[in-house]
Amino acid sequence: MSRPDAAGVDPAWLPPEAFRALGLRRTLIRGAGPLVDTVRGEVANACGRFGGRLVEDGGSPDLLLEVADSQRGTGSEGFVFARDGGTTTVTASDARGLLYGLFHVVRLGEAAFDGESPRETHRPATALRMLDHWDNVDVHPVMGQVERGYAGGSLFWRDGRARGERERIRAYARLLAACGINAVCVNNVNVHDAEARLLTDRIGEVAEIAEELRSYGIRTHLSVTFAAPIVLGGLPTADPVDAAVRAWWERAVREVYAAIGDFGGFVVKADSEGRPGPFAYGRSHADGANMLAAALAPYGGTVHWRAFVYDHRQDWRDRTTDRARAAYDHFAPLDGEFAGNAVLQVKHGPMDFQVREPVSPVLGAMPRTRLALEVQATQEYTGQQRHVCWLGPMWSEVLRFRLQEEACVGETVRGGIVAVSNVGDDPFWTGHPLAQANLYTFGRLAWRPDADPLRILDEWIALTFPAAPERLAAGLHRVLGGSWATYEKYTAPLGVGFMVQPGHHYGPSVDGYEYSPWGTYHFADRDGVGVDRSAATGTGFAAQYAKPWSEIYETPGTCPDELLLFFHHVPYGHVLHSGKTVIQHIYDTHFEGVEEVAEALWVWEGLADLVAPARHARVAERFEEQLRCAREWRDQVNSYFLRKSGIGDERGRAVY
Ligand code: GCW
Repeated sequence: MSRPDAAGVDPAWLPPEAFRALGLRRTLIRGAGPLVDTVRGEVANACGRFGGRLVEDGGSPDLLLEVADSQRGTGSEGFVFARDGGTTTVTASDARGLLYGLFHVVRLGEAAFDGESPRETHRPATALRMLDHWDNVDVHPVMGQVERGYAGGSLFWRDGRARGERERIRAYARLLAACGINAVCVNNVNVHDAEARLLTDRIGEVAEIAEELRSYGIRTHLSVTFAAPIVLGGLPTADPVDAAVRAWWERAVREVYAAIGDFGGFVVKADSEGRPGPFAYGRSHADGANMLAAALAPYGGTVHWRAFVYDHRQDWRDRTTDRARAAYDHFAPLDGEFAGNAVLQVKHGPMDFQVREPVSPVLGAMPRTRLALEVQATQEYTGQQRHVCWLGPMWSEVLRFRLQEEACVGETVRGGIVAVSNVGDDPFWTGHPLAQANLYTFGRLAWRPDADPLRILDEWIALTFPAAPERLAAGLHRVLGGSWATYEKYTAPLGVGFMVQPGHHYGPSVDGYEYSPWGTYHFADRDGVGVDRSAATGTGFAAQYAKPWSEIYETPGTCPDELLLFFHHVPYGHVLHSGKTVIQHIYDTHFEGVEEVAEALWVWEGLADLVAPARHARVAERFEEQLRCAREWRDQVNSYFLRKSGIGDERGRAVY
């Protein structure tokens, strides 16, 4: 199997062997420009390794890759794939489309050169497919180099400065392009002092990163602080309607574009968890976003304005405040007020990247706003890359979910699909080698939100482990395929969420956040558990949905089991649609979850002869930790609920 290359970096889903079919052929490339050069470089490399060659016009190629103005209807990133009379053709109207077409050929392998194939048009569902890095330039005293990062340090920054490892950044860009990602935000949304200056006097460091990313069609974005005019410009205010503030941003943006001509735009976390924002000046979030949008508009830039606005200092005794309501309450009334180049970036659920949440109602409530969906590839709440938790099925559920009849989420997020990156300077990129599957799956789903995630998983397996014997492919599929469901089983039950250790969020602590200011409660007592978010007797959150969901979520009788405790406080004896009581469900799923981890570990151990030793060992070691931690979750959660409810496990298993 593949092993880290000379630079010590794992080839992930682009091992040389994945280029065999391409590298055996005669390829003709028509087109010019830097991205066409990138394509040519890829083909030349593959040919150098496998014996094929690049041919000139006039020869008879096996593969024709061409940029042709005539290619309409594919958009700037789309391409047409066809196979006819022994020649495979990829035609694109833009070099970016050609790049994606090249990787399509790589994915197909030999099948790209087999038989005949009618013209197929491929194009991404959304124009922006972005990774947000929560990377700090300085090491933050609490959050470290990468906030919520579980893959080592940052690829871009170390100890206060740009790392300048251009080759590695280019290798990263190449991996991203191969799964369809076209935008990267290079610094944390929590913008601290050093990071604030990336916007101004340190823009050159960003420009160097942008240069490498650009060679694979990726645009660079920057997180900025709303208070920049004060902290960088020395102005007395950051009020978005103040003329001097607006002029300051205009100047700053002009200089950014002077350094990075294709700069993508800003990502902004404002009035969120203590970050500055327009509320301080009595202005709305539309006022704030539109000011930045106006500064970016002349250059074609976009502001990604995050909707993660809630009261993080609430009183746990106050039952009228419901954090789940916050994004909708703040933003839905602003629908129609955001500029055309302002995108509202919304987390997939109303809380915070839990293993199970309903889809955020904001995604269905703002038809006149460009929305982006934000998911978390970094596994803050899903095992922190020590646990195997392949998130493809979760993201796919969100993207296919119909908040309204007319369209699913994947169709309504016109502003893009974004993931918080799970990548760092780890030799396997993602800490847990199998967490690479999350990154790959994210890119492919962002390109095609209605794709079957399990097929994407198999695609990832085939590319990452080329020529894998069936036993390896089947084993990997088994280990990863159901891992999200397994994780859900042994952690917080039935959508109630959290129950994690405060601060770092790893491992169980059932009451860890129960009496905290963060708004993340489960309200367990001796009689029952869950949060009443109904309109009739609860916080009213259920009414933020359009029908039929407002009605479905409103009563325990119609609410889906997996979300029951998100929406309702029910007695432990409440019978689920599954026929089990809530308490028995808690016991059963927690025992099953641990058994499933043990089984996955056993499957992994059986693959030792087929996986490179370093990779196998790294995964095995993390599996041991996952099993230990899953047991801890099982025993703490089960014991907690036995003690609260006094109702024993009907199967008499050990609960403490
Ligand atoms: O999930 C929470 C994290 C914070 C993060 C915040 C956000 C970057 O615990 O670390 O801050 O979300 O999304 O802004």
